[in-house]
Amino acid sequence: MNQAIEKLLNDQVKYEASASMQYLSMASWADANGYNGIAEFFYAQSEEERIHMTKLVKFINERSGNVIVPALDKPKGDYGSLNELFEVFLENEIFVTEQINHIIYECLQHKEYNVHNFMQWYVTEQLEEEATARTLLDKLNIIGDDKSGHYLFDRDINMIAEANQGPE
Ligand code: OFO
Repeated sequence: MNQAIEKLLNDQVKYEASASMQYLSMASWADANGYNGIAEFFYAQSEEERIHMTKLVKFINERSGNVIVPALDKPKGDYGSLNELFEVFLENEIFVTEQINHIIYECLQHKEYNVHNFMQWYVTEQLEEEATARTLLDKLNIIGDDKSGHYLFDRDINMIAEANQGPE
């Protein structure tokens, strides 16, 4: 595999791992603050990101590349509000999408069509995750400071997120 592409895929391993730890931290914050539904949502997101990371690790190995398991920065652990929590979620997903788009672009430059093909799965995944993060943040902006609204949001978060995905 082209060295530049291998480096980009290893960078992506780190971004997926960081997202997994970031969402674990967000789940734990929500858990500690009584938002059980939001906690479950982020525990599940954290697992998903770990799967995305492992999928990349396996792919690099399949292509006889060299996997570098990265050290990670400490994730943000404290949030002033639910809005802030979901702003961080959306920002992180936008960042990951940008990195994936960059890999796609570089794959075409280096004629790495297999990697390009493999990365399409991530393109689709990011589309869905960004849309979910935007929808949830939109709902929170409508709710504002209303505590009973937050209660209902916490209760219904999985329903809102699933409705956003549409039929499989
Ligand atoms: Fe890995 O799916 Fe979003 O970040």
